[in-house]
Parts: sequence; C-alpha cells; structure tokens
Amino acid sequence: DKMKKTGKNIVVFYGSQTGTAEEFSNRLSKDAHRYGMKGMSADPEEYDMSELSRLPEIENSLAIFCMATYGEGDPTDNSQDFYDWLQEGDADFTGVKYTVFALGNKTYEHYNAMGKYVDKRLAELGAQRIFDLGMGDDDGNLEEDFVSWREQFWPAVCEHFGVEA
Ligand code: FMN
Repeated sequence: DKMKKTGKNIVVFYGSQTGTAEEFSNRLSKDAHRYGMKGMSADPEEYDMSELSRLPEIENSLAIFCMATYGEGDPTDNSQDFYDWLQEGDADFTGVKYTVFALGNKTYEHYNAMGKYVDKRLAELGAQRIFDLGMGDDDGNLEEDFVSWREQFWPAVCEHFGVEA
C-alpha cells in the first residue's frame, strides 16, 4: 500500500518572499509522505546547500526547488545567498537529482527568471534534471499551473525511483 516505506528522500527548497513558494513547498513535502517517501521543506538560507552533493543516500534523494522571481528577475531575499553561490560556479552538483517549479508573473519582463536560472544552472553544475521545469504564472492561474505540474511530476518521480505511484 501507499504507506510502505520506499527509502526515498525528498527535500523541497523554497525561494519565497510572500509565502506562496513556501506553501507549495510544504504541499510537495506532504505529498512525499503519501508516496512513502521522506519529505522535508527547507529554507535555502537555513540549509547548508553544499551538503546536497554530499548526501550519503544521494541516489535515493531528490531536491525540488520552488523559486519565485522579484524585481528585475532577482531572487527572493532568502534565496539570494544560494543564487550568489550558484553564480560563483565552484559548486559541484554531481549526482544530485532535481526539478524546479518557478513562480512568477508574465507581465514582468524577466518572467520566471530565477526558476529558469536555477533549472539551467544546476544542470551546468552537474545535477540531473529528472522532471521538466514548471512555469507558474500569477497573472493567469498560479494554483492551476502548480496543480497540473504536480499531477505529472509525482508519477514521473515514482517511475524514476521505481516505486509504485
Ligand atoms: N514575477 C516574475 O516572473 N518576474 C519578476 O520580475 C517579478 N517581480 C515581482 C515584483 C514584485 C514587487 C511582486 C509583488 C511580484 C513580482 N513577480 C515577478 C511575481 C511573483 O514572483 C509571484 O507573485 C510569486 O508567486 C510570488 O511568490 P512568493 O509569494 O513565494 O514570494
């Protein structure tokens, strides 16, 4: 049944200013429990991001990034350090499996710039994208964008890990 333990770990990071990305992150970590996976929602400011590539169970782990964009395509305050560190380019994400859900608003010039950046940059730094970038648009229906991404995401994760959906 769905409550059996799979030994898979999901950590969901949120770059959030007014709480939406954090809420999505919390929902995804709760979802994980329903699939028998460990789930944890985390503030990148309070997590040693360099730990990610050193996780002992890296092949059984997945990092999800719910990233909002502000200003001129800028990160949120709580993801600024993470962003700066990614830009420096000496981080190594080899072996890290990930996916990104971007939160933004298409009326801005730099639509979902932060989500797009993280999605692209992690791949450049050696991480393995296991599901396509989700684009959430606050000008349309952000909740619907999130729900439809999430509905496709979970079966893909289960298939990737070889666990029952
Ligand atoms: N969305 C974009 O795609 N690009 C932007 O440059 C951008 N700038 C914003 C600036 C302000 C002042 C505000 C209020 C929103 C902006 N947005 C932009 C939209 C937010 O990213 C979107 O509302 C998101 O859902 C907020 O997530 P949060 O509640 O987790 O902070």
